[in-house]
Amino acid sequence: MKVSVVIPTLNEGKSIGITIDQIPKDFANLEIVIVDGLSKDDTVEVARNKSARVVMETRKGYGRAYKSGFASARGDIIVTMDGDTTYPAEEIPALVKMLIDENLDFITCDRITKMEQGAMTATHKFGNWVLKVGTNMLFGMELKDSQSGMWVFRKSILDKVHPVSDGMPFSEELKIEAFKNKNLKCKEVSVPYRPRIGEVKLNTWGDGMKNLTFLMKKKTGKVEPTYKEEEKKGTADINSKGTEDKSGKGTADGREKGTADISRKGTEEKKEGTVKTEEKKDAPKIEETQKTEEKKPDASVQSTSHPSSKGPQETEKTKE
Ligand SMILES: Nc1nc2c(ncn2[C@@H]2O[C@H](COP(=O)(O)OP(=O)(O)OP(=O)(O)O)[C@@H](O)[C@H]2O)c(=O)[nH]1
Ligand SMILES: [Mg+2]
Repeated sequence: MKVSVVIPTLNEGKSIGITIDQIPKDFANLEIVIVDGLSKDDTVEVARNKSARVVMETRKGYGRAYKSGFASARGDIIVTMDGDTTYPAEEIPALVKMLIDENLDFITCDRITKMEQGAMTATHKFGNWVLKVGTNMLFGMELKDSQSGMWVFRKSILDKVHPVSDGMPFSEELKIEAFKNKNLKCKEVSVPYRPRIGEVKLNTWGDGMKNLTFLMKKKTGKVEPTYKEEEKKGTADINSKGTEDKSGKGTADGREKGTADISRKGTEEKKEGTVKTEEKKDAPKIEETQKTEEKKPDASVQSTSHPSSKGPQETEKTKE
């Protein structure tokens, strides 16, 4: 059994190295996949030096990054988290074991119950509460945390769940798609959540409103994929349209559009106004890089937890 830890990054140079170091490495045949949205700092270089596989996704957005990351993941099980040290990487072995032992399809991790001090501002907590209540009311769910970005699931479910959001709403949409699918066994598990290292990118009000609006649209069936043509061709997940954050700062849901050359070879070349790749203009290739060969497969996921793991806390009955 192979496990892929997929992490989207946008200017997480200060924290991506620590995040990768925190992931237990020997509990499974593991790959770490960083999906970078053209970070302006040394995120990509740090990740490469830690032997992560780097996928460049120049199109903006958290959801867009995950779609490409999932398509690129080689594991049977996918684990996700932010590249900012907020999620408990040490819990990954126990969560994977739970998924296998309980024959689950999808686990989402609740950050609220075991949140550490300083991990979230009061405004951010309020926003999360509103979105959780909205999600639960509109879709008949009982989540404690609809916005969590740590999930553990079988890659095979990607045939059955079809989130379309390219931005931050991807998180709530994936949970809705999974929990509302009667053929999937899903569970919410409480895990610690810690203060982030690096600059906060989320705009509580702006992104909060976008998430809320998205929920309403999803409920009324008005949600449509942003990259329809490419999705139809089946190339959207492994190809890139060539967009660039010109602000130099990056936003959580990146909205500025530009064009960029993504042919990175340690450094990034850019040429405004063109997509300077050898691929077709409408579908330039996402580039993947990895500094060293990944470890050869172990036989299977080991059943022991990482020593530092107290084990994730289950907070909701498995949905059959
Ligand atoms: N590739 C890519 N990654 C992104 C993008 N936007 C955000 N991310 C990454 O997605 C993860 C989640 O974003 P965060 O900014 O941490 O959002 P959050 O956890 O809701 O909020 P804070 O941690 O409080 O800032 C982080 O690792 C970001 O670097 C994007 O447009 N493209
Ligand atoms: Mg974060």
